[in-house]
Amino acid sequence: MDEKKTIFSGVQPSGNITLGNYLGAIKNWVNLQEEYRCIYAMMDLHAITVRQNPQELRKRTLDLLKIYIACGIDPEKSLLFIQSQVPHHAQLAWVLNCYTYMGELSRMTQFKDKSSKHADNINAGLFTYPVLMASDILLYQADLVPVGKDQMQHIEITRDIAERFNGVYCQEGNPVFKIPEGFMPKAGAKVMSLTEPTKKMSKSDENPKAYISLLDDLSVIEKKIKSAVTDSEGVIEYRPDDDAKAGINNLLTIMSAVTGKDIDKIVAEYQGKGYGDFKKDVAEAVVEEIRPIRARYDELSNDKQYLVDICEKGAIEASKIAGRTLSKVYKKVGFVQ
Ligand code: AQP
Repeated sequence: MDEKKTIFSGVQPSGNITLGNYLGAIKNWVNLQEEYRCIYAMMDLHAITVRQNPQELRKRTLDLLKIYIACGIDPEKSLLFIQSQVPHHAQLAWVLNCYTYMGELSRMTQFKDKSSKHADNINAGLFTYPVLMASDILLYQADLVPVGKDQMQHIEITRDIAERFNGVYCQEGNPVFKIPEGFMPKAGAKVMSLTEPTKKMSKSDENPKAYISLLDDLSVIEKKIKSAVTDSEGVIEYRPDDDAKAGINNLLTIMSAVTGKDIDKIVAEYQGKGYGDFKKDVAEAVVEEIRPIRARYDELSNDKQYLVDICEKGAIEASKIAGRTLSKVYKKVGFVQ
């Protein structure tokens, strides 16, 4: 019997992966591979809550797998699969929809943000997105879910749904669902936009200057950081509660997440120096972090069969695990099996 605890996480192929997705989630996943049984998916079902171009979605899904591997996720150690290739996710989501309240879903910040951004397409999938996410996590009996700060509210609702279901059907003990914990990195849990630093960096931002994509040319990454919005005060200080300082706070956070140095130490190193010097060093640190990822990504680019094989093998393995949970759920709710 496998004694390791289980990790589940994923990213939507809804755009090119940003430095935010990397620092908030994927970088963290890599370090967990030795200690945990890790399951990481390409969340294409989630991506269609916003309109996607079909060809691009297909391409981005495999590109995302390449990014996972290029960032250091080892397909021999971690289970990797495409969400839509494991039907149990959609099946469990339907059941759990019937155990989730409209009121709790309407409080979700992401739903509010995305429905104001996509006012012409406020679809039911966007509303029930957290239920699908709960299903993703609960199917694998995950102990830990490494995510950025924006997703912590969805982990909370996952816990609530799981506890509710267990409460209805498993009063005698032996719960169907394990209650998962969210897990955020020390630095980089919320990387902000480079152009509007009070807003989260997002891969679907219409302004490409707002985010750094791991697939941007290295020279473009450098330029984007050097032109990041800051303030006119000219002092490198970390004041997380001061919106006027949001640009510098963000660059300090990025520097800390990339170098592993504490923010206080970075601030001390830049005392008396200007924003120009600081931005140059942040740009260099980010470029050096991304350079080897890009090199590995480019190597993988020509090997489509290798990627397809990983997905096929992953979907079979994931279906076995997910099938066990789904069958317990079906039994509990009274479906004939
Ligand atoms: N800015 C961010 N800083 C830190 N972590 C972040 N994450 C997202 N943005 C940041 C984390 O990345 C993981 C994957 O996110 P997702 O693809 O599932 O969806 P998202 O959170 O909605 O990310 P985006 O980039 O903002 O996508 P779009 O633009 O499509 O909505 C999650 O762990 C998330 O916390």
